[in-house]
Amino acid sequence: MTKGMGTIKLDDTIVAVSTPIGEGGIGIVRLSGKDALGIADRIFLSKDGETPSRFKTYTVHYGHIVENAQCPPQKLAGPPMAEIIDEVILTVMRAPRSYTKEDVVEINCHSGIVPLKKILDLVMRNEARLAEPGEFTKRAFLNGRIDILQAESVLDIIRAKTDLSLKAAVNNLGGLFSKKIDNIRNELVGILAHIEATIDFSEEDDVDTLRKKDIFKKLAKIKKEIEKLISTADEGKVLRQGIKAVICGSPNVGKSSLMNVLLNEPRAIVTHIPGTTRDTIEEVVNIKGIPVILVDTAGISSTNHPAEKEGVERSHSSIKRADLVIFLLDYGRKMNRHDLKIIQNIKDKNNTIIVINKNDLRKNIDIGLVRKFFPKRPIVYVSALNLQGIDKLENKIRDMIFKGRAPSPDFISISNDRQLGKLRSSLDDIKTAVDSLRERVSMDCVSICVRSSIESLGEIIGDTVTEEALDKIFSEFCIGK
Ligand SMILES: Nc1nc2c(ncn2[C@@H]2O[C@H](COP(=O)(O)OP(=O)(O)OP(=O)(O)O)[C@@H](O)[C@H]2O)c(=O)[nH]1
Ligand SMILES: [Mg+2]
Repeated sequence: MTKGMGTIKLDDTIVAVSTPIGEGGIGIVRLSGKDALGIADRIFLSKDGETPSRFKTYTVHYGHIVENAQCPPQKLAGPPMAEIIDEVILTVMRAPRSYTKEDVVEINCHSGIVPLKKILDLVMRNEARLAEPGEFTKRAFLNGRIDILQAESVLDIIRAKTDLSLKAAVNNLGGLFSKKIDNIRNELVGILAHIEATIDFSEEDDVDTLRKKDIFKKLAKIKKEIEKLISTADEGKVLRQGIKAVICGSPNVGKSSLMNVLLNEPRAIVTHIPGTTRDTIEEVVNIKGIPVILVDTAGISSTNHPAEKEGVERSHSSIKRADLVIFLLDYGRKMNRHDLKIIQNIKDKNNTIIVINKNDLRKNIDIGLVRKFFPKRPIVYVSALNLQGIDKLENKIRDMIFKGRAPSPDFISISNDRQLGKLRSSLDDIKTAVDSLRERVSMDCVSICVRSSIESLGEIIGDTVTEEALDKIFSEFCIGK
């Protein structure tokens, strides 16, 4: 299907409650479509006496939502009565300058289940259809206001967990990512023209060799660009979903204390008695813009107490599932057999930070020995008690997750598997084209690969997209968006 065509109906008017249902300050019922203003005329009595279809675009009007609005206001006292449902503010945004590029009416009412439901019912009885999930955004796409990448970023904005996640999504909504894809695609279209010319003039040998060299160089450059984009997928995933970081160590090294410091609240119980934490505790925290699911675990020891034993089991399985392991040691004491046992377990885990806590105490730990076990892992000294070294630890966590490349203000990142899949297939085609050139396979083959690569890029922004793919994308949205 091509955008704006196909079987998707755009000629009806849709309605939904666009705010969370429940008690609150304001609830919004949103209408979009060619009869949005006509419906508003039938259900809204404006204080200024005007009807919505005469309102100027982007104007706000005070009045009431009523049954039988077209009964003259002076008859309010006697039958047939215009029954007031709620006191509201109504906003009109006329096509094409609206969210959907259609006529949009937003009714700001009191947010309660009954008024919202009654207004929704009334609008539906006046010939509007209940919107499907994401249908307002889908219409913005089908009417050509945004592309698919931008529509997907609307969802990422709604779900953003930190400032940095939001920034990534807003950059995508602004079209930075789409522009990048479009540029690559245009370059490929240019190269395709070159390739076709080579096919046409293949008898002229010298020209042919020169052209092929040029095409090879250009395709190699594009290959690098796509690879670079693909490498942003991990960052994108981190920003959207967060990472799981597990704090582990022997009993009493200060794991729960560190958890509380990073959370900035006394979430986990801290005592001087080893074996205080027995269950794993999970909390989400924003570490330098990264949503981190922080897990405090039971101190790992060889205990016989059944509850502690179960706790140790859980610590081990948390470590296995962790994206990042924060391994705690005690600055004030020598490493013991429990520490060594944990080291055996995590030695081969790449994403491990060694944190030496209690550095306010007299040094007793053998750092040389720690280094021997972890020659390549970062070591950070902190005091959970005096809040020392915490900022350094947070920076180290960010650096490890972003592999030392902190995102720039205009960074873009792949935000889902659909985009990644299309980019990968576009890259595979470019690789085959480059190999075919190198191995002097016919230029027709090269041309087919480049064409297919262009198509995959087009699917990323949604220039060519199937109805099934569209349904899948928008089914993740909530109703009213
Ligand atoms: N001096 C000093 N004491 C600390 C520091 N961090 C934690 N402690 C103390 O160490 C003791 C144990 O702290 P916890 O945070 O409960 O240690 P834990 O690793 O969670 O212990 P378990 O849950 O039993 O495995 C408490 O008495 C803390 O006050 C620190 O940086 N310096
Ligand atoms: Mg603890």
